[in-house]
Amino acid sequence: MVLRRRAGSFANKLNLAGLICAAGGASIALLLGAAPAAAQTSGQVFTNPPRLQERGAAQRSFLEAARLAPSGRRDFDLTITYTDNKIWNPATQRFDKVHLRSYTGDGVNPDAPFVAPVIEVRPGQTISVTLRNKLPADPSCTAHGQAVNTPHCFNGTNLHSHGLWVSPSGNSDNVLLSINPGVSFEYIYNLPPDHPAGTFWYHSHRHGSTALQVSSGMAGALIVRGDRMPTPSTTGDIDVILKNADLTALEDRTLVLQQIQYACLDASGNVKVKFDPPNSQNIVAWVCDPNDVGVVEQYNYPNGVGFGPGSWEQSARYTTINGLVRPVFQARAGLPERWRLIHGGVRDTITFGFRKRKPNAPVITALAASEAARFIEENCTGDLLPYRQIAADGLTMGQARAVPTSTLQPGYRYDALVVFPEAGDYCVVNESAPAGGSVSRQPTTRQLLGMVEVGPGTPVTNTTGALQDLLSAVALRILPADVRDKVAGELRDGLKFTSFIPHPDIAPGEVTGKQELVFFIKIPPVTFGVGNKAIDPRNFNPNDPSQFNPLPYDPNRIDRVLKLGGVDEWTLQSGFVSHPFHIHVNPFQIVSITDPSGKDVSLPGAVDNAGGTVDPQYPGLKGVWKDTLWIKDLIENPADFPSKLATSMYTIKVRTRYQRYIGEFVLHCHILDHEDQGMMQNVEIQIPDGAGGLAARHH
Ligand SMILES: [Cu+2]
Repeated sequence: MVLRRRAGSFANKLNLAGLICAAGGASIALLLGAAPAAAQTSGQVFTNPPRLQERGAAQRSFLEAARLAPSGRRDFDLTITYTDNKIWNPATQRFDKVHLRSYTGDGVNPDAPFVAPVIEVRPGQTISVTLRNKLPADPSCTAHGQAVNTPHCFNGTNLHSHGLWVSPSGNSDNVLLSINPGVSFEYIYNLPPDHPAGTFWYHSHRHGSTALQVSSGMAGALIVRGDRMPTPSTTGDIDVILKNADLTALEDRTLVLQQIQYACLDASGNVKVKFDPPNSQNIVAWVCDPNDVGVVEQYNYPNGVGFGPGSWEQSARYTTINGLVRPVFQARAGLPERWRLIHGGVRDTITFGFRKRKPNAPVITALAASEAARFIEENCTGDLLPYRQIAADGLTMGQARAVPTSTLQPGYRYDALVVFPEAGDYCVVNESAPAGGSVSRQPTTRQLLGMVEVGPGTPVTNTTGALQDLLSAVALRILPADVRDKVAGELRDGLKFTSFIPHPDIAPGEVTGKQELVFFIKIPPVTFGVGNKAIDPRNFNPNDPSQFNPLPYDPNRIDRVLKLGGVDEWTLQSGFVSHPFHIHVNPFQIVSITDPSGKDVSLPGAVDNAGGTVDPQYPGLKGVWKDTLWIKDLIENPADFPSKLATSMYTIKVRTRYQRYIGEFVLHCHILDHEDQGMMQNVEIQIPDGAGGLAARHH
């Protein structure tokens, strides 16, 4: 069992596999216990993404570094270049060469560069990120008169700090800038001292190239760490109680999940594909020959494939975790871990869970995406392992939510507490999602995301009880006397975190106004738009512009003017297929999610099955704060609009406060190729004038 130690276990297994071949081996196979996980995975061991090193960090003395924490200025450099490297392909059991735009910076792993480095900061810090665009020249960035909602300027970029509560203006989180090739720009984020600690992320957000760049892997974690203790009148950071019994920090894993949708091109610039049956037009995979180099260079290639719905499944590529395909995680039985799940991809819905792998499962050398569902059926036979979500989109929830899976739509984050109850291998699975719950608009097949090797530890049968005991004991030992009993009691009572939530509930009486939003795709021609008037599906005239007028993005139009200090209730809908809504700057609290029959499926224990298949993503979200949320509509066929609206459309209510920050920013669909093609609006928060109006237009 020495062979199952954490470090180097893979190398040992691979060596043993060689021995088994040489010796023909039954007796040696017994040494392994279970069959090795390596064969179904890349064999690459999971590590957290590298931490972006500060400029001059190597030269800085310990005393200087200490002086900078916890507040102070942090200087980072991020450079964007083309990077030549490789991505593991489980179907062919070889690495595909790729040539992709990527973030580089001090600390990036040269063997796994297709995840951006983690930026780790603390509340109250001033964060300077100098973005250096070293991509080749791109005349489409400066051409005038072209259609703004046609993808363009693929080498132009900018930087978005997704979820951070900072100014959207000037050189802060301003996504209305274009940092063109050859240009450097210094972003400065003044993270306020009262900013929540949590899991955020960053990515490029230049309208016209956002999907292409994010699909190349240009995304990274942005983690705000905090050590504020709760007091009787203020809430603290959940980080302070996430500790082991010896008060060391829990294992803290950061997973940036991405869909890097590279294509290998033939001499005509067409994506190389595999047809099944061979003489059909049914594409079942994008393929690469051994000397090919995969690229992400077009939204639509000449042979008609590109970023459209279902394209991720068609490509048969693999979700990467920190740039690795099917990595292996190493854990210990009974030891709680914090998993920060970040959906940094574009074209897939991830239903993230764990299933115990049956012992002595056969070794399978190549496992294509199309074979993963059968592999899971036959080998990952355990029930879904319950685990607990503790934060949504970086914001600590009022109570941990026990879930069998977490549905991650593009842009989502969930922080989870995971306890593997016993030793053995656990499959990390992406369970199937129903058509209406999935970016692909079709039921997805199960995929294998990785494998967890759980070594011997202290087995637990009641993981809820173990977590309640641990965290309440930690609270009693470390928290101030005036809050510790209350906090410990709430932790013992179902892991309630009321002393750690960053935002108080928004009561109905606090609401001062309303906003309405409808996403829509008009066909033909395909036109992406957003409307400002909610639909009553039972009394609806699509030809009446006072009822329905979705407009494509116009950079010169402010679609909504919002009042600083105001509190709006938003009604969110989609008229055709589902879209993840994301708004910058201020998060929102979910009030209700009603299905077409009027049932509120955000309630804990609700069953969302309006599409005929149970969709686990909404139940339990009532009251949760987020910055990105799936807006569901079951219409998949354009001919069904508007006749089937009444049986297809969900209506979602959320509330939000416009606090502290003014200026112009955006809301948009986080299927980023929809955003690039016009599913976005400009919104502006202005200062009240003291007389019921807004002061920003004064002269
Ligand atoms: Cu969309």
